[in-house]
Amino acid sequence: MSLLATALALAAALVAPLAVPAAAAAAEPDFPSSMSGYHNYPEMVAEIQAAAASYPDIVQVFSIGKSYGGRDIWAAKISDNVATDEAEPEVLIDALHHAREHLTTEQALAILRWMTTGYGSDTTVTRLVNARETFIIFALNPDGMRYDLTGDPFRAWRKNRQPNAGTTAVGTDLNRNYGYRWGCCGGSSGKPSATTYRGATPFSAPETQVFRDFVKSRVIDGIQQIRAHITLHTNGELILWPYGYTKTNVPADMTSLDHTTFVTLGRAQASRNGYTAQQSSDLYITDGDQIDWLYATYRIFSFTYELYPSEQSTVWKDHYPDDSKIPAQTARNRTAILYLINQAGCPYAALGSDARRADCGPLFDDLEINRGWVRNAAGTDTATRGLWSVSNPASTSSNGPKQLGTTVSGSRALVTGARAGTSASTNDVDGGTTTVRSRPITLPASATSYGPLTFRYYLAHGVTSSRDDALRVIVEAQDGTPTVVFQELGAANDDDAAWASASRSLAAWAGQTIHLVVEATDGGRDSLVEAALDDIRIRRP
Ligand code: 0X9
Ligand code: CA
Ligand code: ZN
Ligand code: CA
Repeated sequence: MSLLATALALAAALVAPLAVPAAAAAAEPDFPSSMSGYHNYPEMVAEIQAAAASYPDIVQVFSIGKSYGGRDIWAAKISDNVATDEAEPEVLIDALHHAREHLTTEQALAILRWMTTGYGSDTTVTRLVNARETFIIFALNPDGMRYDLTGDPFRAWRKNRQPNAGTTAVGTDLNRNYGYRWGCCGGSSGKPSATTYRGATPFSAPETQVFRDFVKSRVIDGIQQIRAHITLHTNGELILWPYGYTKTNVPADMTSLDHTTFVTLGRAQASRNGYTAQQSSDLYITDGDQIDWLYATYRIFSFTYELYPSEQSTVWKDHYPDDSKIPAQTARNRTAILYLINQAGCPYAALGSDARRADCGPLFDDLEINRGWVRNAAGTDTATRGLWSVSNPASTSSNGPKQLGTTVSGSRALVTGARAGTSASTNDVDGGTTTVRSRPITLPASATSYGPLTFRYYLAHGVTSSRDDALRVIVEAQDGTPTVVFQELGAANDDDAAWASASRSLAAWAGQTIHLVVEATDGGRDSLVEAALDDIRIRRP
């Protein structure tokens, strides 16, 4: 506390011990005058609100919720027809997980300025405002942001300002508090006094909770609308992709297609701002960090930017560049950030080939997360065991493989009775039919603008099977009319599980919003029946 503040506090205590003087309550810590180019929290709020007032057609300001200390965590949505949730790819950018990383809020404000002042004059910005919905969260950790300015002049504070039970040590490292592989791998601390304290439980910090709930709120009809994300940190001049929890490049919880896309997008951004692109664990292992959670949970192409400067010798040199650096060091990231906002329309297109571009058709489901599949949607299922789920299947064997432990992509698929059980017949389909229904899928009006429905599948059965057993794929038209477009029946022989390919025209449903229903049946006498699907696609030509 400064001498002046101490004197004021003493005077207040003597004169009016029960009342907080208005001047002291309003006193807001600020940057020293030599660094006045930085925004403190009230200045940040004022600038965001001024942008919304000046550009009401394309900027909407809202709070995603409150910090531990009750401060609003402010966000802006930037898009044409901003009051309407249009069917446009969404991008999320956030700043200031870590209190002392003030340049990140300046970067977030700079992006807001590019998108507003450039609208109608800059062709790239205009196109991206029209064709994307960009969300910016300006300071995820407003309590820490303020507290950092109560030092002399700074505290080099990192965490939030949440007390920890049983200790005077304050704060959780918000970027170790996310719920994917939280605390798994030596990439965080369990000690409340540590700068990388992970918190008592995953999402124990109000700030990560409200972030989680905001991202969850962007799942519409089973599909996460946010396709790309940047979290802004300082420092090191790096662009990092997941995972942080492991040094393995392509672990089971990442598909090789997604990994290639991460590397390509990361390098393409780095070529635009001169940063170094690498896997986040190449820097060091983290667990419970934000981009791991965003990719693992929602398959968002999520990057950490470590802004200016490059790695320095002290925390003060790392995080407190002179305010004269702000304009150039935020402008430097303009083309990289606009590039990613653009690529959110089809991240796989970054790979350049027509084949990958085609993956941005009406449906691309690698089944690595559940993108809106609902079991027994009609309520008419009769199967008692072996129900459909989006899962990592165990392998089973009875006279050869009946359920495959491997999938076509990644580690999950749509499978009947994913678990192994004590024998191959423990968790196979029993007692009738199990169904699973897709999210609504909108097909273009012209049947030449989309390809056939393609998928990988198997139906495996034992010798007691018959034509009463089946795997079917059904198209449910917009008016609900079902049509079987694929069917494989059982037979009185032993048929092992092996991934096969299928392709069916959906031309008859052009212009409709359809659902797919996948059905597996153990009919007639009880027999060993297993089925699975993976990589279900309706591509564009
Ligand atoms: O440690 C962090 O949370 C980030 N770096 S910072 O200096 N801004 O604190 C890095 C997060 C990215 N993940 C990994 N490096 N694993
Ligand atoms: Ca819009
Ligand atoms: Zn950071
Ligand atoms: Ca898969």
